[in-house]
Amino acid sequence: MPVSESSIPKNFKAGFVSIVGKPNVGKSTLLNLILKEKISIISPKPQTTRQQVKGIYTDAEKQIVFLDTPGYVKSRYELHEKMRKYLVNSINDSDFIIFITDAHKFPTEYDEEVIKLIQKLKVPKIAILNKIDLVDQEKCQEQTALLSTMNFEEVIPLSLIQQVDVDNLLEIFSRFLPYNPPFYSPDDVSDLPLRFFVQEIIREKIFLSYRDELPYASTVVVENYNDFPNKVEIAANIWLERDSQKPILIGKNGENIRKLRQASEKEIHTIVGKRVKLELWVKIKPNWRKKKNSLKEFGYI
Ligand SMILES: Nc1nc2c(ncn2[C@@H]2O[C@H](COP(=O)(O)OP(=O)(O)OP(=O)(O)O)[C@@H](O)[C@H]2O)c(=O)[nH]1
Ligand SMILES: [Mg+2]
Repeated sequence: MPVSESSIPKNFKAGFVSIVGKPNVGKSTLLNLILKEKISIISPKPQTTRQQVKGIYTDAEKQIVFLDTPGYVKSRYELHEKMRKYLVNSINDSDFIIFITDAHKFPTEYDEEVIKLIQKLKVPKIAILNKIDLVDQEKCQEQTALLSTMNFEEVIPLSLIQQVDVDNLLEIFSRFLPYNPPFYSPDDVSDLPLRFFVQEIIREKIFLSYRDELPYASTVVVENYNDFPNKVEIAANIWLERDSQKPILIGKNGENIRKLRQASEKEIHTIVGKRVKLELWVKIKPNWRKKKNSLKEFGYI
């Protein structure tokens, strides 16, 4: 829907912001909290987010386009190279940067790498010291002080899973926004297709339900999405790396994959508002994380 020019206030602000940091610090949690919707999947495991996930916040005075990025990791696979590229592309397109870290662990080698990467950019940077629920007050003060020496415009200690004053956060963010008309319609919360969200929901359930290497060795591709007046029929492939992973994913008498399907259907239903019939197929592509062609085929472009 195009934005009607006449309805835009003269001092409207709009811009792009990247949410960056090492894996598992709460980047996707922040995005979902601000948008009051589950835009980006969350799990207790690191490296949950693999692509750039765009979430759009709009009110009467501003539009903030948040780019949730994959956590910064050392490259062991071609997939990690792609994840890093999504991160670098996002920060290069941003008007300001939100760096998040985990108060429980800061500073780690990865925090330092991310800080090094963003310090090269001329745009303003804000630091969020998250998970302060896991540390005592003294540690929190110590780390806030340390971050304050690192060239951030603001340092905000908080806990995203406890009470957060979202309006206050938005007010802080808006100080760093340029004057612009909105880039997206006020009704849009993302520009990603429904298929992407379906894939991510299934992937999240895999991250939440399986242990060890399996979540990391899996990716999901929706092959068919048929929208009927009273139901949606979806067929998706779950790609794994090794034959030995297949029986684990499926489980005894298909029990695991049934649970995975049911949990995914339930959540997809909350988005589409219709009955959901999901078919899941398990396939093997040896070493897909290491192969450029496979990554492209699976949508990591
Ligand atoms: N204790 C505590 N846990 C938190 C807090 N914020 C987020 N978490 C948890 O930390 C885990 C990781 O959160 P995510 O939002 O997925 O982290 P991420 O930075 O997006 O991680 P990647 O996508 O892997 O890079 C989840 O289990 C969250 O519930 C917090 O303030 N305190
Ligand atoms: Mg994430």
